[in-house]
Amino acid sequence: MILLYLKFLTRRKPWLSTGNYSLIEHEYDAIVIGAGGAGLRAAFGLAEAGFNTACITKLFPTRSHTVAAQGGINAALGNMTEDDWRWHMYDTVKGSDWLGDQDAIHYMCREAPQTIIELEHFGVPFSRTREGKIYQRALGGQSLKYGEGGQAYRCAAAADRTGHALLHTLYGQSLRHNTNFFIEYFALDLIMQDGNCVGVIALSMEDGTLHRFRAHKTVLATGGYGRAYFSCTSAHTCSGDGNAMVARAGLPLQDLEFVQFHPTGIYGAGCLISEGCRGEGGYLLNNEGERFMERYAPTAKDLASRDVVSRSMTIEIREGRGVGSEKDHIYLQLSHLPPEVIQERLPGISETAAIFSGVDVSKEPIPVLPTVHYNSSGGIPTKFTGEVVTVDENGQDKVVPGLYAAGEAACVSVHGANRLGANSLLDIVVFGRACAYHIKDNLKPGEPHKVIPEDAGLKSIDRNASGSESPSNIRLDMQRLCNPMLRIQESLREGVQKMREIYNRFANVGIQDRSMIWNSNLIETLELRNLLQCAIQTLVSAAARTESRGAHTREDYPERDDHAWMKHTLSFQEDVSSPEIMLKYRDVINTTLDEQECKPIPPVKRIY
Ligand SMILES: Cc1cc2nc3c(=O)[nH]c(=O)nc-3n(C[C@H](O)[C@H](O)[C@H](O)COP(=O)(O)OP(=O)(O)OC[C@H]3O[C@@H](n4cnc5c(N)ncnc54)[C@H](O)[C@@H]3O)c2cc1C
Ligand SMILES: *[C@@H]1O[C@H](CO)[C@@H](O)[C@H](O)[C@H]1NC(C)=O
Ligand SMILES: *[C@@H]1O[C@H](CO)[C@@H](O)[C@H](O)[C@H]1NC(C)=O
Ligand SMILES: CC(=O)N[C@H]1CO[C@H](CO)[C@@H](O)[C@@H]1O
Repeated sequence: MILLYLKFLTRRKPWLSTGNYSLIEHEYDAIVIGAGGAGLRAAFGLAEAGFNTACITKLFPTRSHTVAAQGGINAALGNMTEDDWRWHMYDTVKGSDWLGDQDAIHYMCREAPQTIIELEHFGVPFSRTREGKIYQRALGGQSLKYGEGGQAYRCAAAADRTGHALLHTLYGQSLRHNTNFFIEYFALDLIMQDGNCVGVIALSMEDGTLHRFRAHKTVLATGGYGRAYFSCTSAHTCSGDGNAMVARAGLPLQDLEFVQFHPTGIYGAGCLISEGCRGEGGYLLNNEGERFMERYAPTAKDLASRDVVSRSMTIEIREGRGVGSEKDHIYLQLSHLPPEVIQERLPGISETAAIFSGVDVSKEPIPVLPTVHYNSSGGIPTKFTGEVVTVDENGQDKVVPGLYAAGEAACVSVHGANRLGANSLLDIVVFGRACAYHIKDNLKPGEPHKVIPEDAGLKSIDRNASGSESPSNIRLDMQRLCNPMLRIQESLREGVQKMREIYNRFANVGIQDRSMIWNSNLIETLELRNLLQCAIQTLVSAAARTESRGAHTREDYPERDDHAWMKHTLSFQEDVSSPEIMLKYRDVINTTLDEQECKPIPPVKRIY
């Protein structure tokens, strides 16, 4: 396996080769890559359990994309109406269009209420009800009593800045537990030995030095890859680095075709306008002033799940009922809401709308458009313990020793084909913590490290690539190609072909900046390579799936096909120098952790 890995490293054109740069060695019990909600929760969980833990992050922790989360975090606390975690589980399975793994969904929903209370005790400043309980708002796709009891109020919120509150609190906890931070270090590649992960190579952005981190357990919490798309709500730093590292280690990514569009990105800017707006009573209008969601989802209306609302908006626009001079967007109406609701519950939104669309939400509607929001329906396949899995020759699940993943980078899979609003903040804290729990049960602090070859992990960086292609041109072409939402076979086949061409241009990329200090030209090029790997795998996976399920909408195959397609896609890219992707499939787990506690939810048609 070592040989294989080295061979795999040498086989590809070494557009990045090391040269004689100083290499600094580090040894830890465990390392976490990423300092968003998932990474921080895993990191201080490990430090608290007595492990010598490093947290490597390319951003200052509180700049991670988690900080941008607005709506909130789901848990059946029952503070506003009666609630039960089993109803939350039902909604999540239904929301996933039966592609979610029910053991993982069971775990997440059951752990949710206690997790929120834990966060409260850590110091997250949740909004409060008049009685002083944690405030919870309504959000899409959430019901009471298995869909029979009307809208659930399940989303715990700190105004419309929940991610901000959460991330800062978790960072405080990490400092309290003495996590060792390596801030503004860019992780390049996993170090694999005999099929085990034994650490990671990283580049210090400040001085250009290379660092080799040895660890018994490595947790990837590197977030999503929204920046493969032209119009998206995610930060520029969401470039799928962890996903691509896993692919380069010869391991699969799962279900990448399920890319979530959020119904309400600001037209032109892409910034997110939280679903919380509709949760507080906002609604969508077409150019006839009609609340058209009443037609598409008579019961849930504007709070149907995100894929349903985005699709309905796209159809309205296509049929000529869009607003604006080009009739190419939709209005989100908030001005009928009482001013105190806007001030207290949606202050961030009012500000964002004013800055990015020049609108005063108390007087005018916000121009919005479905915008790419979330990739973590897909990602690095894991069990609900956080352990990364692949498949063996017989198609059976096989754990990758030493490697864990959590958060938007991972595919547990709790979101299946479509993620419900406010289930992601929950996913990152529950499964970040699950990684720490599992490592605690399976490792003792201070164990010695095995010897690895001198050059292990070192073949992946050449700062002097001198081709003629500019990384920003390649990136723009990739983003434009990826963006459309509705998919048909010809356009997908053509898309894959075009993406292969774009991908191949990378072999001829040039890095102009040769400096060692804060070389953003180099970092953007590294991120581009990662994005390209995610993008090609997404398109190939989407072209293969001939059905519509959740966020994956095919005009030529409008129905869900459980017989052929109730399975996870696994995409492999053995050789990164080539855009050839191999697909395999893996069964969806349709059993719960404990049948006594709750039974599996059998598939039915998904209607809201
Ligand atoms: C605008 C917006 C609003 C949202 N609102 C909500 C909401 O209300 N409710 C909800 O549940 N979900 C929401 N989501 C989704 C949710 O916020 C994210 O899925 C979640 O926060 C991701 O957390 P994470 O820890 O996995 O990754 P991130 O927070 O993205 O963190 C990734 C970390 O990885 C590090 N990293 C990445 N690559 C490297 C590398 N190569 N080397 C070193 N470090 C690296 C980064 O430095 C960063 O610290 C929202 C998302 C967006 C974009
Ligand atoms: C890259 O270029 C720099 C400066 O031009 C030089 O010092 C360095 O040795 C080169 N590295 C490699 C790997 O060729
Ligand atoms: C679970 O999946 C198996 C096949 O993988 C199938 O035979 C069984 O009927 C499914 N059970 C439920 C409850 O859907
Ligand atoms: C039913 C109920 O009151 N649940 C919770 C509401 O929120 C508080 C935290 O403020 C919990 O402690 C309650 O148990």
